[in-house]
Amino acid sequence: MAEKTVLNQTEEKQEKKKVLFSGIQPSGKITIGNYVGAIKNWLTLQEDYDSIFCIVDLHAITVAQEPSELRANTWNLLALYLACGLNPEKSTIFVQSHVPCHAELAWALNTVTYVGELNRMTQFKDKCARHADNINMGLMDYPVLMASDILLYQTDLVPVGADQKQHLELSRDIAQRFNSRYGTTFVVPEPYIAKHGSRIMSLQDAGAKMSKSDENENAFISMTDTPDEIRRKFKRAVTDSDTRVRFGDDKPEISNLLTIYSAFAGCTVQEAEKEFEGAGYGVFKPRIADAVIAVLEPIQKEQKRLLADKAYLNTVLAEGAEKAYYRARRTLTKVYKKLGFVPRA
Ligand code: AQP
Repeated sequence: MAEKTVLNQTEEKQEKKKVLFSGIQPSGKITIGNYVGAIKNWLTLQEDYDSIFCIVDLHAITVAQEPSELRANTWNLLALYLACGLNPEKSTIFVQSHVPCHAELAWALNTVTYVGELNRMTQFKDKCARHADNINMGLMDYPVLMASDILLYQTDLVPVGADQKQHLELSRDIAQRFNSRYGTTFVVPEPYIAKHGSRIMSLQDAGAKMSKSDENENAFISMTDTPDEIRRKFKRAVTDSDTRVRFGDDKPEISNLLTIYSAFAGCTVQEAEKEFEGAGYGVFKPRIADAVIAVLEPIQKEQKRLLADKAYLNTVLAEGAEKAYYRARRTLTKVYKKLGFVPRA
């Protein structure tokens, strides 16, 4: 009897956990921007939230992908999630295209989203400029699919980098609009944007965010870069003509490097500034490389080991998809009912 009470209490605690959803596109080599802005935060959040971590392949195809590369990138990203410490026993880890409800709900949400809203999205405008030969409907509809990802799981919290804040605001608007038109259906999600590292910038242009699809390989550090590549890229990182290692609006390149150093060395930016007082960039840059390599090396080793165990990776994906599908289907059924669709007999 006592055992049953304890069990019930544990289940209740489990049930009461708030829901968290986040994802990354398998659209290239994952960068330290994705790691600092997303994965690193997920590791602590997964302890306290009912967490759902997705590999958003449906999003990735909004930009032309080589199918064999997309497949490889998806396996690599799954192995990276696990190698970094995401735990399939605690969290739901799955591939977006394995749960068709994402695309189905996106279609319904399209009918409560205005073209004007999508036209205003900064990422859409940026991507149109970068992919002028492939301005497809999917690119424009990306934020609606993202709203679908989030709302399907009645998500409370969405950890994102600063670049995704505008999309999350649109998800909230879509949820509120649907709720007021059809009656309460969705939880309205809140963003979680970390105080530091939510926007890691390009190593070649501190005015642009570090991005895995940047054509200039020197602009980003990939999670799979070798120590030599990492050292070389930091050495080539653009700086100013001053020599002081100081954080400030007038020193965007050094501020970015300090943010990266503090994220990987596990100190605050102020502590890092103190550490490199009077040192100059020639000392600072190799030390950033050391700090990044120290974190990446064990992750890379574990990622490699996991990639050789496809049976295990398949099990993680199958179990993740099943858990995700069950929850997603429940929300979609509710949505279809609210919309007035006749249920399938
Ligand atoms: N530079 C960054 N700094 C901090 N966080 C970042 N994120 C991405 N870049 C940075 C965060 O990583 C998560 C996953 O992003 P995504 O792959 O879904 O899409 P994205 O934001 O478009 O990332 P990329 O690297 O720029 O991809 P591509 O080049 O394919 O478009 C998100 O939480 C994002 O905020």
